[in-house]
Amino acid sequence: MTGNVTFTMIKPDAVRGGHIGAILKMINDAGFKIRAMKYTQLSPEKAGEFYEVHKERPFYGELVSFMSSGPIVAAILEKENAVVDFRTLIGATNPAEAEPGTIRSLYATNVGENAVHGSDSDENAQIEGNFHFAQTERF
Ligand code: DAT
Ligand code: MG
Repeated sequence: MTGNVTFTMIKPDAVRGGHIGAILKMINDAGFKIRAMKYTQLSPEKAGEFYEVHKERPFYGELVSFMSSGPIVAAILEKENAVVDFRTLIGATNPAEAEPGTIRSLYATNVGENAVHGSDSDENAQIEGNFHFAQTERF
């Protein structure tokens, strides 16, 4: 359902910090429905592929190493206006600039280890959801 779906990951820093439950509660309370979910760990190869668009950025190596450093929770979420509303719920990439009350302002460590991922477009939400989930894993 293009336009109503986004993709998220609870990143290794937030998992290590014990924040899975609190973050999922914020996601539920904001009206998102969970269409798919798994607890998994990305290999460095898979993390590199997921963030391929950032390959030329100076932080790419650090990003790949961090994202493969421990388990994550990956999920497909559904809500009207999902991509934009979820970006609002998570806050700015740099938690120092994130609005108070956003997931990143509450749980992110720093700009590189920022607690959650959220798709930036409907097109990428589809691509990222397909990267992590088979059709039989969606409900
Ligand atoms: P977002 O995750 O808000 O969409 P992005 O797509 O620009 O941000 O970057 C992807 C991830 O890369 C981001 O969540 C954390 C990392 N990152 C971005 N900018 C960074 C920086 N200046 N230093 C270190 N890591 C950075
Ligand atoms: Mg992004």
